[in-house]
Amino acid sequence: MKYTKCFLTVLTLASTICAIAQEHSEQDHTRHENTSRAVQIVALDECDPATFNDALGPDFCRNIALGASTKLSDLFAKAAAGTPDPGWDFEPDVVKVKEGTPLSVVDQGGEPHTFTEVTRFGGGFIPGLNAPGDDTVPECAGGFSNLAVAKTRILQGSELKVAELSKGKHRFQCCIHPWMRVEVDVK
Ligand SMILES: [Cu+2]
Repeated sequence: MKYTKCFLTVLTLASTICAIAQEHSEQDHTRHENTSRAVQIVALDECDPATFNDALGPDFCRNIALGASTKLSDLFAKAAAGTPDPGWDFEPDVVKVKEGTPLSVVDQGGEPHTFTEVTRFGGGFIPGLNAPGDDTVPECAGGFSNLAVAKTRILQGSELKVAELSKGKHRFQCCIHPWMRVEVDVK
């Protein structure tokens, strides 16, 4: 009798540990949420204040992170070579949410980004930052003079809320750094 109880306890413990381990390994790649709490996505970059602000104006890049030192010319060179800088990134890359879950996108980088929904991933509105052969996608056309694009801009340290996504697959990208991409699956 005692042994049976002990055995069952061990089994229960083992399955709990297994479930926790599984959940953790899934979180490495995607983020799951099943409540109406917002799911957070962060925008990251490694802009070097000296070269960015010299070309784009004071305070354009306000990165205070240690080691954030990608020069503006290097960012363009890497994009032109088809190997865009991975330091410019949305995390996570894939988000799975239940319908009704809002997204909270926070710019933790040093410069502005956009979180723009597109039908198909493609180029942004700065041709020099697009992959070779990639054209500007329609949703990014016009840059910030296009109100629809301007509304998706996220400044340093600020947050953009995205709510009421319909069921299905949604794609978001940065219209400035078009390799920054997120797929959102709404169930
Ligand atoms: Cu960006």
